[in-house]
Amino acid sequence: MWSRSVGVLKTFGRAGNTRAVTSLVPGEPKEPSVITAVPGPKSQKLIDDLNSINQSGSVQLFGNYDKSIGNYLIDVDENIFLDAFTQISSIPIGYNHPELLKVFKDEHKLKTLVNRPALGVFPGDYWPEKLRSVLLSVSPGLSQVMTMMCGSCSNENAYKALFIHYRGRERGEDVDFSELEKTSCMINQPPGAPKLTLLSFHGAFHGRTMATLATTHSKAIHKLDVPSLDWPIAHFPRYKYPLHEHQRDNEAEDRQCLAEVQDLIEKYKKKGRPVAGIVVEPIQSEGGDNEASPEFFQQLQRIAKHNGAGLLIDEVQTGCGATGKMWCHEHFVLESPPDIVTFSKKMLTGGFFHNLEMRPKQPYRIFNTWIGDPGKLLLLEAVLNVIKQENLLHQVQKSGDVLKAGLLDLEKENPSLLNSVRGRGTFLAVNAIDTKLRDNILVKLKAKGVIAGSCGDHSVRLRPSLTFQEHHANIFLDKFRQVLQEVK
Ligand code: PSZ
Repeated sequence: MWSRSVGVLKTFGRAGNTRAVTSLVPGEPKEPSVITAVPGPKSQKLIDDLNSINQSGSVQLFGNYDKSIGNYLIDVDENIFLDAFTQISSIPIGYNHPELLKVFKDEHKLKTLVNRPALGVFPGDYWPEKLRSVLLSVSPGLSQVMTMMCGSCSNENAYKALFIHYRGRERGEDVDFSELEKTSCMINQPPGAPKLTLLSFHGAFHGRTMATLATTHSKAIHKLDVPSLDWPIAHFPRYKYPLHEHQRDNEAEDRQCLAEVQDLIEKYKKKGRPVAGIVVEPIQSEGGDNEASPEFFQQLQRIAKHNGAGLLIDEVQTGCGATGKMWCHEHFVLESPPDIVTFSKKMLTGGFFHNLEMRPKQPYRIFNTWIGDPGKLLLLEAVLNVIKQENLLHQVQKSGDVLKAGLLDLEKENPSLLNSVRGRGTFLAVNAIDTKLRDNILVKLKAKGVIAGSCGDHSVRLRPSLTFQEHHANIFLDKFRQVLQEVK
């Protein structure tokens, strides 16, 4: 285990006292520091340069990834940011964690990284053991696993697994494809290319490839100009907060959304376009951190089963610990595991867990050149070891408690600015009263050295790494309080 950095930091927020804090990643700065406008001059120059090659309108700043450390993102202008967004929720244990830097010092591991195989055809001898000891060690009760490249790619392939399973079941065990299926699929026509559908939810984000985009409904700009599929879309619950004051309304909301799911399944069946699967995020992330109750998910699973549709839970953003459990859907205590669970982001490799039913009978059906990257699995192995050794899921819960209590205080102090604090662990969000205020808050936070994210129309979202501690939470809350004073 690496040595820890211990420093006496001023802790902010509620306590406001001075005490020793121990950083989980050695060498972290004590606090944020912004010395230029953001983006600073060096970032701006690089943005202009990059923009001459591609559309770079989304770039906020250029990072210095040699210097960034732990929860602090350091940019090319030497600004130091407390990072509560972590590259869109994809840095599991902070920047330059010593355990990650160590991985490729091992020659076998370096060669594993350098010699990237086509895993579906020529995997190295380490592969089955690595899948078992790394990925399957955190499987949510599913015996099978496929690796993939990114979140979209994981969902795209998981959708195919759902369709392949559905048609296989219709066709019958051990019945071969008909000649008509083989010829019709080549021209995108049924029966070979069947008229099956996937049900998704308004506000969902599952990716930007063609099929995943058909199930993404968070922002028009993601979808405009791209042909798409007539697949059913149900409403996802939109709760009133605080939850305990609106229990009856929120339960009614669950019932209404579930009834719509059932109606759509029947409607599409009548149209000759049966629903082969349901895809859902445990917390709709891009769409605004919209939560739904455990009961909603339990019932959704029952509806899926009753109608012969597979249930795919997309844990690309919620997975790997940020909600205080490895998988967010574990909070829902489902009767049985979902049929498929997709992952990426903090898991570093994309992929999906699935049950035996979702396993195609023939090879080459869920396949591509690389099917993932063993190098990423080696990094994930180190991440999972750190999560275990440092008990980071407990850390997430502790930091999340401080963050959520602090956000609730800020909401109470500023009812005309903020509302609807919500989330689990450090996977938290709060609504600003409108988009303009939300955007203003994020800009002002950044000017004070704190990076947070946006989601939905008017939400601020937090996606810190699993090494985000109580003292980081207090710095965040202190800066947020200052910003709220300024925008009042
Ligand atoms: O604008 C974008 O493309 C963004 S911003 C955040 C994401 C994408 N998240 C990716 C994501 C996700 O949150 C969920 C729940 N499912 C799938 C994806 C797609 O993952 P990637 O981006 O790796 O393809």
